[in-house]
Amino acid sequence: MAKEMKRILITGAVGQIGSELTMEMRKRYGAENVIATGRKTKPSKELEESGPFHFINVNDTESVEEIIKKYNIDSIVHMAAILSAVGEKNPQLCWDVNMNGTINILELGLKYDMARVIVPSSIAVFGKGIPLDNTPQETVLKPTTMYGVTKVCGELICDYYVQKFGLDVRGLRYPGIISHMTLPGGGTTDYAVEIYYEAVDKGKYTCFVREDTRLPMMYMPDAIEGTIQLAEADFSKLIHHSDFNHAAMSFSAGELAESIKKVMPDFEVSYEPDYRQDIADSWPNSIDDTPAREEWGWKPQWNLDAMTEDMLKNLKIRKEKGTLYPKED
Ligand code: AKB
Repeated sequence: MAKEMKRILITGAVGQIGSELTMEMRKRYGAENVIATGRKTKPSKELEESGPFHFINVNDTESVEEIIKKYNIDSIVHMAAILSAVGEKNPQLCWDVNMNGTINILELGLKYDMARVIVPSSIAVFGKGIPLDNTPQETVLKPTTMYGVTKVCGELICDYYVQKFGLDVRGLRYPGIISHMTLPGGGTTDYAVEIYYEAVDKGKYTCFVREDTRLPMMYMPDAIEGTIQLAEADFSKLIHHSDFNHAAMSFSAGELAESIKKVMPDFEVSYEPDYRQDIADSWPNSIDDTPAREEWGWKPQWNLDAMTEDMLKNLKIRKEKGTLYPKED
């Protein structure tokens, strides 16, 4: 039986997924039991005021350990990472944060006999030689980005800690995640979020990948639900641990624009591919997540058009309030 998660530390809590995961976990586990941490970006007012928040550096073990002791932490959700596009601009930083940060978290997980350590992975683990459609869970993993390299190594090191030390580590391969609360930072799939913001803000968008670029994607509510479901799954039923393919939908940039045009017929889109096109081209068109469905009951709820309606509705409300983009200070 897996141990219960009671006092949870979230790294990368100011990021796109971390911020919403923190708010949802605070609802489910109690605000005072979910300790949000970030490296340097200021948290939103909501995040800061809804429960404990601290600045830490995952590469500085002491700063993490201090929080573990202070709050008697028994579980860690390790969201802090450098994503694909920033990783290609600064591969050494990407290796340093993603690999050394992860091993520090795993070691602290062992030292403090943690109930659970969650370390997300990504579709970036895939690269050369894969079947592009419905890419299976088990296939060759030869990524061409530093981010992908760190995610493959991350999955392997997490599984090593499960097998060698019996630490309960779990993780899923996130597709591109689309959300309207916190902007993503430095990923290749960021266009699928930016397009909605720019549609609402300016009625037009210049997309940095080609119209026919098709990638696996997911709406944030599904990503949050899936992450918590995996964290709460019965350990004895898990055959995989740190590398679950996690799917919801798959669409091309052109189909995404068409979906927006159904709600905003005057929306205009143009395509100017940049260095991120190569990264997108190295990833699957869609992934098969049968093991996630079989081992912990994963079932997505959102499709493209339902997501588009919800995204545009929420962003339009924010535009009216003058809070579409976060204020720089
Ligand atoms: C990225 O684009 O780098 C991320 C990811 C797919 O992991 N969104």
